[in-house]
Amino acid sequence: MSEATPPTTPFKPALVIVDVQEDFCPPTGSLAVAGGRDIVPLINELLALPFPVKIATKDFHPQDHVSFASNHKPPNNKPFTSSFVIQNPLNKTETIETELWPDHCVIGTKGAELLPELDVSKVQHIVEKGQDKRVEMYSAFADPFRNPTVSKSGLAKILHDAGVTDVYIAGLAADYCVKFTAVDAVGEGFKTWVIEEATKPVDPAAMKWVWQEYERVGVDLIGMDHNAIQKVKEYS
Ligand code: VGL
Ligand code: ZN
Repeated sequence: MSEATPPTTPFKPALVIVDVQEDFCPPTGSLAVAGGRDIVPLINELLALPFPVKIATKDFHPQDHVSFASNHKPPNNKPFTSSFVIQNPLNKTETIETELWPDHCVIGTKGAELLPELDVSKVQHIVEKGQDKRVEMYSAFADPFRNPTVSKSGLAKILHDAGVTDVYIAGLAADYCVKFTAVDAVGEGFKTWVIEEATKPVDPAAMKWVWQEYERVGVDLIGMDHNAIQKVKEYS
């Protein structure tokens, strides 16, 4: 007979760094988020921790992407202001209204590059998303359509195959790609932590709605001093 072992809760944390790219940062980004560059030292601190899985994501669009205001006709083609109703290309009855943006993170351009000061050498996977010109894809997991999903990045498979239990998220932008990635991480069954001080929003006024959504779906918003970070420091 085997000896009784104390019950243990499995814990395998992954760090997901969302869209820390030139176009989301001053001084040259086309969709620069205020203070976007300032979170890199903190993210590098996170990258130095013993997360067994570390991933960076990239927003990665073709020039004719549906989210670019420049690809729409006036008068509804003003970046940051206009919106557009996207139909699911596989099911016309499913529609989502989405904001239009300046051209950003175009494949092959400097704007799509990760910041050079980000310690990318610590990352095992770079996941690219948003290549399908027909759909917006804020989440690093998949586009927002559900009946059916149009485009998946492969991130869920990487995390599940690695046996990850907990996903820790930092990066840009707090109110778009970080938010949708965190909500989808919960949907994939992961305990999900967003390190607030390692994110910056496009619109600070929108953050109260983001926090409400986190509360609703069960994303935990934490600081660097939280127990959940301490637990990663002790991971071996
Ligand atoms: C993002 C707007 C458009 C983001 C991506 O990474 O938060 N925001 N595309
Ligand atoms: Zn984008």
